[in-house]
Amino acid sequence: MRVVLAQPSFEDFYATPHRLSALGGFSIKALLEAQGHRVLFINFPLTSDKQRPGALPDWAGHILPCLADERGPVSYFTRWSRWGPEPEEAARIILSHEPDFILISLFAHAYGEEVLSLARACRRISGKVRIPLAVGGAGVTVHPGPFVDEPAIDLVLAGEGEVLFRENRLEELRIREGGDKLIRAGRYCSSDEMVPVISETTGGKTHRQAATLLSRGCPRGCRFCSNRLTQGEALRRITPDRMAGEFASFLNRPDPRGIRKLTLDLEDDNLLLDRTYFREILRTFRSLWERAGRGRDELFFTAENGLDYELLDGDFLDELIGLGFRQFNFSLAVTDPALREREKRFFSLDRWRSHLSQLEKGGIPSVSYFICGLEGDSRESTARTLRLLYDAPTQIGISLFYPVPGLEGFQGTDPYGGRHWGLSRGSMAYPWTGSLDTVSLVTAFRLARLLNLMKNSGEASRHEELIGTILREKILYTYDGHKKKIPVPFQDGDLVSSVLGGITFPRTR
Ligand code: B12
Ligand code: SF4
Repeated sequence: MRVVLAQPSFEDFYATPHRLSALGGFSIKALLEAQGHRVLFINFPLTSDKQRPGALPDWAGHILPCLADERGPVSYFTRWSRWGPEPEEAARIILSHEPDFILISLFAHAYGEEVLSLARACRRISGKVRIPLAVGGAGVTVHPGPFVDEPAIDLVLAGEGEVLFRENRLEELRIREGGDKLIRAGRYCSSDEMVPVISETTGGKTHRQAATLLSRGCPRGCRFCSNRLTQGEALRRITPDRMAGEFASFLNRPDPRGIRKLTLDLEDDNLLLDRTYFREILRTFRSLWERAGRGRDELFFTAENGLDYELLDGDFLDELIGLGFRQFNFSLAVTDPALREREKRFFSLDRWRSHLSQLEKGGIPSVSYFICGLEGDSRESTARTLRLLYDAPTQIGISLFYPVPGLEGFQGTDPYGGRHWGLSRGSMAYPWTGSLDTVSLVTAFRLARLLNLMKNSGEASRHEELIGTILREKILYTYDGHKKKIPVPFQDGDLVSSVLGGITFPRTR
């Protein structure tokens, strides 16, 4: 069969194109090709390097007061944009390839609306010819309801492709009318079944940029984390020999621009759960790289999805640096004692600090991420966390809490309690738990940016006046469209005061 598989466009305030690896889509392509189908995979968000500015949707009115025509180091997001073509245009592209089957891969439920629009556009344009159309992916698996209810969609496939397409051959999947559109995978796939994929995204000027995922599932059970909903609690790892095969075949794909350096981002949720395996894979990649005649200093690794610092120790950190890690993203999630218990996530200050000082000595940068807006969070806990991170030798990464259907408090047929599913984007700063309102969440985000600026003395010196005014008045300022300094229109003054109280600039540590 001729299959067109698509990762749809999406709309948001920002995107990270070098991470739009669509590993799920590429896994499905490899699986179906192995069954003899011809598959064209279109990763729509990457089909144009330009984002298209668009109108903020009506359901996002809550954030309007916090948006401004602003620029500079303390800004929030300013421009709602689209990555990839409009549904109508995308549908025309899909149909121009005359598919026998259309598959759509959705990685996050928050972007589900686009899937419905794309499916409807495919139907409208194809008219009387009804080409079977199925949807799947992590965004579908957690809450298939809206896709089942959409008449333009024939089949809703929940679970991992490795199992779904083993249990249901594509040729046998028929258009189903009514309620039995939903097919759920009966189990999780085994390590042997997991498809190894290395996907190249948009590279930097000096490096090729690729991503992969070695493992799935995590037994740690953090309350806020949706990993278990799609990948289960048992850790599975792609067998090293198959991963090595994929890396070897990647090495045979030369870069048309002649770039030699490669940064490989490991997107796993918790790589450090099996350190022996992780070490073996990194060593294998490195040895294949060097055997292919590539320079030792031309292969780098990142783990942008975050490393659990608790599972690291000093020796292993050194080993990772030796193997090619040049930056560390640590996921702290929660640092505040009151929240740790509730979120079933522990924080060991000493261990984290010891990693940071080791990295600082070696001149290796790090970013430490925390989640803001969890249930039970408060101005005080947010201020404490921001100060803790400010005082440590690391950049601050702030993730505004977003719910995923199936998490505690967001379950059932109406997981978002009547609110629009698009609000579950982190960038929407929606007050899902009620612990902090949108203004406080956005203020926390701006404060994190300000503190990072103040840590970076080179950049800070260019904004000395801005920083000076903010610290003096304990009011956040930003630059307007004409680079004029203006107070941020809506801000949480109490949060600003408690974070900035007692801070001096330039920093003394
Ligand atoms: C890389 C990544 C991204 C990339 C994009 C990846 C892409 N698709 O191009 C980037 C960084 C852009 C991204 C962004 C976001 N992400 Co993200 N991301 C991931 C991450 C770390 C890895 C995804 C991956 O490649 N997995 C490996 C592949 C093999 O798994 P898979 O995609 O699930 O595919 C399997 C199945 O789902 C299925 N399948 C997939 N497609 C299809 C299609 C069909 C037809 C069928 C039958 C089956 C099928 O088969 C595949 C093989 O088993 C996951 C966490 C994780 N470990 O999976 C989060 C994750 C997907 N992201 C998530 C979210 C919510 C986001 C955000 C929307 C969050 C936010 N801040 O608002 C942001 C958007 C921000 C922005 N504006 O950029 C959630 C989604 C939750 C959900 N189930 O709805 C996840 C699960 C993280 C989490 N635990 O919360 N993300
Ligand atoms: S946050 Fe990380 S450690 Fe916690 S359950 Fe999710 S993947 Fe596991």
